[in-house]
This record gives sequence, structure tokens and C-alpha cells, in this order.
Amino acid sequence: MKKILVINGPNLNMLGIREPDIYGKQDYEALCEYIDECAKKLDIAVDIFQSNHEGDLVDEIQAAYGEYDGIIINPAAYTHTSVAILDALKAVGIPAVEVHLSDVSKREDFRRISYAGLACEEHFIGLGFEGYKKALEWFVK
Ligand code: CA2
Repeated sequence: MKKILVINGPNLNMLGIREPDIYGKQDYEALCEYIDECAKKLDIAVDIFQSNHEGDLVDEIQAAYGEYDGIIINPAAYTHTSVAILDALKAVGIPAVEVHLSDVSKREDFRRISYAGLACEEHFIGLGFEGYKKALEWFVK
């Protein structure tokens, strides 16, 4: 059975509270339940980690070394700023897929840059929760 780690960055734990037009109405717990259900159907063992702290995200990526077959990452705002997360993904060399709920290419200019994305083999952007399902399916193929 494949072991996949899902990593979510800052403020994703606040989903559903504001900006439903951008991020949808469902909360973070619903996202985690959705990911768990999708993983079960695909026969994937999944762990989900969320943090608001860049260093904790780096620590989690490092700890994944030798433990997981793949990483699905939505670094949230750190997507657009964090060379540390990019370097951590490169350092562990675990196949990684980038997910964003919203279509970052159609928002503010600063959201068009993705550092973490440079270390990812596939990207599912602007598909809402479904992006996580597509990312899990990518690891099955
Ligand atoms: O679209 C995505 O998945 C993002 O990674 C979400 C981040 C944003 O900074 C990225 O540019 C794109 C934001 C995470 C959630 O932020 C909230 C804002 C208001 C209310 C609830 C959550």
C-alpha cells in the first residue's frame, strides 16, 4: 500500500470561515474527511499535516524522508515566498505534487510565483477539494 503525506500550509485550517467565493464553504475538517475518503477508495495510506509555521512545514518534509512514497503539498501563502520549503522538498527527493484550491494564476500577480512548485512533478490548481483527489490518483498511476 502506498503511503502519502498531505501537507497544508498557513490559514488552511480557517477554511469556510471567510472568502467562500475563493475557497468554498466547507471547513478544514471537511477537507480532511474528503482526503481520507478518497485515499480509502484508492487503497492509499494517507497522513495529513497542517501548520501555520514555515519551519514546522520544513521539519515535516524532512521527517517524511524514508517514510513516505509521495507528498501532496499546498504550502498556502508560503508557496509564493518559501525557498526553505522548496529546498526541503529537493533535499528529501520524495515525489511531490502541488495543490491549490484557488486558481492562483488568475489572482494577484504575487500568487503566480510558486517556489515549492519547482520541486513538484505535477500541479492541480483551482479545482477546489478535487485537486487533492487528482493528486492522490496521480500517485496511483
Ligand atoms: O488556493 C490555495 O490553495 C492557496 O494555497 C490558499 C492560500 C493562499 O495564500 C494561496 O495563494 C493559494 C490561503 C489559505 C487559506 O486562506 C484563507 C483565507 C481566508 C479565509 C480562510 C482561509
